[in-house]
Amino acid sequence: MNEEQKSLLLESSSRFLLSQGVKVSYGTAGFREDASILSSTVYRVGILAALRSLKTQSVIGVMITASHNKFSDNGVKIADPNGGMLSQHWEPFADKLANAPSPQQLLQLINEFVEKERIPFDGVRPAEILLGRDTRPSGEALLEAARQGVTSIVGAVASDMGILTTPQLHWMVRARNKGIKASEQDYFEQLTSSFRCLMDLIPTERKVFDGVNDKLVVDGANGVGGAKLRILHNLLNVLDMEVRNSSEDEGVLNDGVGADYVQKEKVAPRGFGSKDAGTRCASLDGDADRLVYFSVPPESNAQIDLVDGDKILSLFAVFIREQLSLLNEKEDIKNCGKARLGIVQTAYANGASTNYLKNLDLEVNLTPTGVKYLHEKAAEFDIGIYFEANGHGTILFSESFIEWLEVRSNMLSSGSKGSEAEKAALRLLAVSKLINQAVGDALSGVLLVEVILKHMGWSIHRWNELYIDLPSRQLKVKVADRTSVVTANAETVVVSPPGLQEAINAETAKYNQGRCFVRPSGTEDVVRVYAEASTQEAADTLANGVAKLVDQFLG
Ligand code: NG1
Ligand code: ZN
Repeated sequence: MNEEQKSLLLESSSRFLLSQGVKVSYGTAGFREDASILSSTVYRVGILAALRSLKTQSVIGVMITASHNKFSDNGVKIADPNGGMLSQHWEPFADKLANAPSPQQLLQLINEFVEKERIPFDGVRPAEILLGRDTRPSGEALLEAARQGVTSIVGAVASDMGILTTPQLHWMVRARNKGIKASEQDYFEQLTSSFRCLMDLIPTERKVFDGVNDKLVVDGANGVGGAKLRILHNLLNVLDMEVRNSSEDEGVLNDGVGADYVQKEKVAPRGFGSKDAGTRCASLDGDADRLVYFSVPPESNAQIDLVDGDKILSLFAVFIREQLSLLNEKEDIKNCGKARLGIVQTAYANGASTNYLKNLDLEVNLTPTGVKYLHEKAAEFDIGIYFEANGHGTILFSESFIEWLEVRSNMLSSGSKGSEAEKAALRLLAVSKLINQAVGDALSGVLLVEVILKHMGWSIHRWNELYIDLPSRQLKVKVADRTSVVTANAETVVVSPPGLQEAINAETAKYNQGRCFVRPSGTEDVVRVYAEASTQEAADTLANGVAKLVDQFLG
């Protein structure tokens, strides 16, 4: 770094001093805190993004959001060149950068890192960053802090992409780096055209819908996803869809609404009630990277029927498997029909879903919590489907499999009459365009679920009956230091503090079909407890019993 660069960093960082006593950490998906203490963190993430852009010689994204967290929080996520999360290799640097106590120490840290990573400062390709934010009022000032961080690297350019869902920004970063059109309009265009293609490919005999189950009502968590879904709905003009709880309506972001609330509490969000009994409903989270479905029972106060991420994954798996077996029927393309299909879940996946998928003869893998782990694993397959139970997930297609599909589908569109195998190839290709290849995306997820249900001729109830969830309970325990819980084997086993896992085992053994694990949250200052058992009462008692153990060992 030359002297001009050093003095620019010193000068700008003196405007974003770290508040006394503040320690932030790069959690499961970036930094997340009360918005009032975040400006120095976001400024520094701006610097990091610019360095990452120089290192990779690609466009990088910075998204200001705290997802499903409360309104007064905010946070920042970084999109790497392929649209995925920041490489884990850079996370320790992100932590150190965010906590550097003074401008001088910040400069020293950057200098050392630049040398170690051999980040080119030759000005050949200046850093380029796309900035986006959700609808939180603190977003505007934080986006400005990010911009100032980016522009404290000489020559770096920051483009404000405006208010977006997190997956839209990730999609744009990926598209820009692939050299394809990357505006919001292009995003909507890709989603609508691939959705229409899938609708056109629904077998004629299944095109008769019963009308009763056709309507979809979506809860937008009072956030950005609701507003964007309304745009998408208007563009499509074929779905019977109503969007409630959008950022354009009254109501507080994530307050008694949204996918996180619906999935964890198993209750209907605000604005939904017995009037919606039997209707197919869905809920997005605050930045629209999570999606769950549900239906409201006729009796008020009863729990909703939740159709969570595991069941969305199962629906996708059934559909993809059907297309692959259609491809397989044709002798000359057998090898590609045997494309490797892999499923990726976390320990939070309901045990009944894992059994169901294994019974379909699918390869199921477990990774630790956090999209970065699931995504990485799913990318090992020709088609990798990953989902967290909370509704974050997507389907990844390998480049080589997409190329092969393109060859098949070109043959079809150039006039040959479509065989079942060729239609299956076209469907898979359309899915690869509809479903976000960068991160889980509730908007593309809704469209894919809707078209698959129509393809199958299934109601939400039929879909929900794929398997019956084992009763489960999730709890949070406040402890003095959550980092003293260390886990292994995709977070299913506690290795520290000693003795805790043995105590959990002894407790779990008392329950029929009991399963329980604990892990420190990466986004909140808590230890999470997850328990499953054959009845709800048993799952509740097991979770409470283990929460007490956590308290005893760490309280
Ligand atoms: P933590 O707080 O690490 O459990 C939560 C979710 C993750 C993921 C991240 C990022 C659960 C149990 N955990 O992480 O799945 O979505 O937030 O938003 O839902
Ligand atoms: Zn989210």
